[in-house]
Amino acid sequence: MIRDQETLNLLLDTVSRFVRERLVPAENEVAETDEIPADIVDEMREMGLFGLSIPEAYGGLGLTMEEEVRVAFEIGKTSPCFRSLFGTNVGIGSQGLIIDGSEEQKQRYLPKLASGELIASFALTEAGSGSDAGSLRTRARVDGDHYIIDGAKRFITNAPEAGIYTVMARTNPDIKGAGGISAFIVERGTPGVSLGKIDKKMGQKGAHTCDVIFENCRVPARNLIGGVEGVGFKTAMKVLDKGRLHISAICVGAAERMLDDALRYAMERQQFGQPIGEFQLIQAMLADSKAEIYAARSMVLDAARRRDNKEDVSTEASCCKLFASEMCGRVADRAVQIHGGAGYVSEYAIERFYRDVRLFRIYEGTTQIQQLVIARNMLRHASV
Ligand code: COS
Repeated sequence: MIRDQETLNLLLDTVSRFVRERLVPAENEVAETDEIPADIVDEMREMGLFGLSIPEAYGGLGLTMEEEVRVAFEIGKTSPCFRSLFGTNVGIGSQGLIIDGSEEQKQRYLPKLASGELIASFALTEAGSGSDAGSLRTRARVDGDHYIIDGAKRFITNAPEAGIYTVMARTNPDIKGAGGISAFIVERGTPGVSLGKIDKKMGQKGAHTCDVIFENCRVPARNLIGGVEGVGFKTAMKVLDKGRLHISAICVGAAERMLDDALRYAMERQQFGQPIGEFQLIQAMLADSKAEIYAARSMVLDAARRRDNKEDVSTEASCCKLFASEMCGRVADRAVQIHGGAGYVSEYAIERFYRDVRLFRIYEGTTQIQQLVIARNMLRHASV
């Protein structure tokens, strides 16, 4: 759903210019220093990027899903680490509050998330519980008007920068699966919260992940999201339905960028007396990539519109994440191939993108988890 085409076009133009003129030229520096320059972060704040999906009532831009994925198509055209910094505020870090939080919780946190003053992160994964998120072991015990949280979360995006953590923890140890899990907001600086060392990743330099450890951490009961125990897993799944659409749109943008780079290289690079783009075997790789990007883009837009129409898009979000992230990996591989030896050295952006986009097939649910969600939903619907 697009509410006002003219305003949206203005935002898309601004974001697209920001990507071309500010972010793309900074890619190498960020990859080398592992830090996004402070002036770029300030510009992101000013543009409202941290609050893209946060309702206007709390200071955000309140974009619909379709509007958000169109912005993500543009942002995807540069290093994924830039999106990662504000992505948790737009998606997994804030959506638990937006979807299931109480009015008081929304008022307390959303305005600061929308402005980018506060960074949010989503703490679901643990060392022993990745794809099997329902088996998580972090505990939260009631103690008067507080909960005491003990446990450790792993690979938490933006944890080093975050001011709040959305933490999924087991409040009922008698229920082993999803039903015993609740979601909390834990503020940085709460006694008992500590961070592990920043992970050394394959790619996405400039985006940081680390462990978040809770030891005897006292959290006020008012920080239980929505004030209801036992629904934290469902909150997390609803958050991921939306997050998977957003990531799919980023995959489309990244694939467009890589194909654009490969096309330019194919037009410039001469072999056998002509640009390699004139050879049909190169053309096949360009054409397959173009067609697959178009398919993913169409899927993402369709699913986003369905979500705006209040349809349950769990299946569609997983279809998009599955197809778009795998497509992005294939495009990355072909783009390296078109660059030949030059694609294997860091002089060209494709070497970095090839490593950066590998994560898309893993985080916010692996390809295999998307397959499982899609097939389960099919079987469930067929049996009613
Ligand atoms: N929206 C709302 N509720 C949902 C839901 C969704 N998309 N998906 C599941 N639920 C509900 C189910 O309806 C069920 O509720 P009832 O018990 O009331 O019926 C409950 O949640 C448990 O669901 P399910 O039985 O399907 O849970 P499983 O433990 O079998 O796990 C998967 C389901 C594997 C899909 C889930 O653990 C998952 O998505 N894993 C991947 C986690 C992930 O993406 N991690 C990435 C790190 S976060 S960046």
